[in-house]
Amino acid sequence: MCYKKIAKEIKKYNTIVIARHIGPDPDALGSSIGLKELILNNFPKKQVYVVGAPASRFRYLGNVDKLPEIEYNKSLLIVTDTPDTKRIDGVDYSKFAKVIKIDHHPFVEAFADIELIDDKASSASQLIIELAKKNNYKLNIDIASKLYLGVVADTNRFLYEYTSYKTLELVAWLIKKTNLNFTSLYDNLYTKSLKEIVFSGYISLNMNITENGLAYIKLTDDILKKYEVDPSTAGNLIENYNNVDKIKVVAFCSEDKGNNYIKCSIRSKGPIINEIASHYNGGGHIYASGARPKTFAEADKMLEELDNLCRNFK
Ligand SMILES: [Mn+2]
Repeated sequence: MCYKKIAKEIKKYNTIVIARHIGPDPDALGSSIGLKELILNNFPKKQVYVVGAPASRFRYLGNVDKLPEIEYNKSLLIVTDTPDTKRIDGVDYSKFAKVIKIDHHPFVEAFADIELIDDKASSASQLIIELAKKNNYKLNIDIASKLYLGVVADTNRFLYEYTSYKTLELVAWLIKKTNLNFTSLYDNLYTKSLKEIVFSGYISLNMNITENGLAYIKLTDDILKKYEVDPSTAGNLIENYNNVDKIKVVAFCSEDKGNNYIKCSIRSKGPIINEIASHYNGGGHIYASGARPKTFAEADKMLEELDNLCRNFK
């Protein structure tokens, strides 16, 4: 792995921009904002900017910057948690003197000069912790909090199977180094609104479960309005349905009138789903993906494919 090579580039460039994927989650934000603070903590004179749309839901992970005029041909871009160029948020990667990718998704395309891809790693935040450890970077509580939350969110509190000995070892190192009071961080990540819980009741009572083990629900704009939630809410609740017997794959499809597509979240206990998701304007991990079909009719086709996948899964 090229942790030393990456440290060399970080040392060399005075202007560094950090980007992550569109529709950011806590790992995307934790790895990018955590990396910015890590660089500044070790090289206080550098100009470091985190780009991409702000995510108010995850404000506790820090803010994004407004990118000023920079000399792109003298600047370094680091992209975290993003396997392909079309999902990079807020910056044109091709303008930079050098590009580094730090990612844990299955490989999609090569676009960086240095590609650090470890698809066995739990999260991009885990890779940033490893970068810090291998290069003896100085840490502080703020950096540690962000990286810790990134790992916790992507592993669902160390539940998912790509949580490894290495994940726990790196996290233990992070906690020991900074004396991080990690249990106090969970409120941010796991506090739910009453509205979400009531909506979750609606989903539980109204979802369909096929004989092959696909659980799904199609949520129209009218329903979302009635429960005063938005097209992302169902996706935020989907982990609750991942450990339910009789369910192999769960798919929640919400009408997103603003963006004119159906926002789908998909989770799996076994069947590999990211291939199907990629045919419906989406993709992701083998057991956790998203898709954006144009219409409910197109979503139906995707659900049919997912149902077949469940049928053929032993
Ligand atoms: Mn991630």
